[in-house]
Amino acid sequence: MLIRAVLASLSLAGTLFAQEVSVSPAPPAAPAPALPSAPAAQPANPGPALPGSSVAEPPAPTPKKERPNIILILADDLGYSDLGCFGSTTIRTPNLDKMATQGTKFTSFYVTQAVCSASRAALMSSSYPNRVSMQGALNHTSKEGINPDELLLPEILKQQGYTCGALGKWHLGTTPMYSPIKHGFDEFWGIPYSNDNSKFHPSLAAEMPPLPLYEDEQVIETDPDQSKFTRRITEKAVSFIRRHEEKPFFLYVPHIMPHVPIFASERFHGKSPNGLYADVVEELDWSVGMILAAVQQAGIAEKTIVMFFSDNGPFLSYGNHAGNAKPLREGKLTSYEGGVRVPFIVKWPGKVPAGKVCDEPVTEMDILPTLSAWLGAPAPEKKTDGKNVLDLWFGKEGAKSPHEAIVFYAGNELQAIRSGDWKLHFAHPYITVTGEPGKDGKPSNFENMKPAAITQSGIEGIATRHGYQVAQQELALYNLKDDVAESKDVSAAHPEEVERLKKLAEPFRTQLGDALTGAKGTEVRPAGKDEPKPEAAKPDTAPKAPEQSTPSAEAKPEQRRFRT
Ligand SMILES: [Ca+2]
Repeated sequence: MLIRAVLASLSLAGTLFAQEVSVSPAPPAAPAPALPSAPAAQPANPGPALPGSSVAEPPAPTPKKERPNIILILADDLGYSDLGCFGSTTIRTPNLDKMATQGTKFTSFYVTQAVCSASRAALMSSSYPNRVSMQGALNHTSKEGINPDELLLPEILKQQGYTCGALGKWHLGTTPMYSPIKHGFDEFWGIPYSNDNSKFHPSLAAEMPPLPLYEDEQVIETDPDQSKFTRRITEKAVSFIRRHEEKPFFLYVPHIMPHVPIFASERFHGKSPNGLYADVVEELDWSVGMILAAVQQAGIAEKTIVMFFSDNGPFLSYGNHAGNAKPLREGKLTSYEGGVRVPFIVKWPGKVPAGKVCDEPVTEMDILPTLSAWLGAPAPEKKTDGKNVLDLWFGKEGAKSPHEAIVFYAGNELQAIRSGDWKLHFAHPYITVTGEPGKDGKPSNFENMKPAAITQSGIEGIATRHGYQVAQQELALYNLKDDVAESKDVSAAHPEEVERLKKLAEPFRTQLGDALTGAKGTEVRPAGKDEPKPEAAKPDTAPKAPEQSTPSAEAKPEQRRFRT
């Protein structure tokens, strides 16, 4: 039980999945209709019947909008200021900088929670993670994951005739029922959870099973060479583009880097003037360049949307192995700007203006409804939170963010809300680095970390495992236009804004819950729950299940223990 508690406390998720209800499996996805390859900018009106026709032409089908290819590249724990085009002077990112000149750079783009699984759940479901009960970061013991009843981005695109591939880190569920292949992707190559959930964990390495590498639903390697991840993902991405260039595709590339432990391949290791973290990000930039070159070579650049962002801010406790969000405050696992504001670039030739900067607040949840709006895809039946921001993508004169307010949770705590230039923090605890930051893969305060303390869950547990201290934020109002660093509380001077933001937060609190006030949430939907298999299934006759949670013989005894 002790080991179970230790492992369950690895993530926020362990204590936050309060909802344990049985979940009906999702109905099989409707087969994608056979559609012709994307027409090049069809005219809106096919025109009259040809002169001389003796028979009237049949009515033309409703013209369908062009179905652009969609490439979505994600970095893991990259800081707001880690790219040249977002202010870095120490990391060279010529390909992303060029992409920003060919597309639009969003400087107030938000993820919904500053941690992997929650952030990806919001991207894929267009919902606040709290709406779909996905908080924290799942680990190899997790039985929860994204509910199969949620309609995810790849499922929507598949219905529109897209071929969907995912390459990198999934992190929306660990057991076979949560495989990307069961959630809309036709192809998957990558890992189910974070790369530190492995022999490289700074304090729990002995408890970790070998890291499984999947191809579709099968484990093809364990503990793969992490220095090859970025390179291999890039090769797979280029191959995917070449294989699917004839028809609309969705290529999702959630890179495993630069999440600790960080690795660069031989070609990049030690090659930047600013250390391993810069090497790793420079290799990611190279990867973006290779993907863009493959698109160009395939002759499909004009009909391909390419997006790039980070799933959350930098893991600051890891010092020289973490990114940089300055001048933003704090980083990963916090509701400050450094945790939730990340670089976002979108390139779509002829549609999204080149070289433009948009500072309107938008979120990762908006990607699904924005693409759906363009494609004319039906909206998910279940309530979602993202908005169509096509006007902002297209640089329409005077376009404003459709979000009256955006809320920021840490776990189940509604910690902050932004509306316009204002951001209100409710009183809440947070993690911060005091003293020396970590070095070379070890978190801050590593020497003093006490093994017994790693059994703690919640914010204290996170703080202890990753060398942070817990501090307390009091109610405070910041004007992000003047004070993006959230350093000057102006609540006393603007009580009307405090009240306005408090009122705006109320419906979110009521619907999505709030552990700070005890609100349960009237619209919270359950996470998926992997139920135990019926005892009747004998091992030799049972359907062959992918070995997702039992990647090797070594890991099996541990896994069995967790099932009891
Ligand atoms: Ca992350």
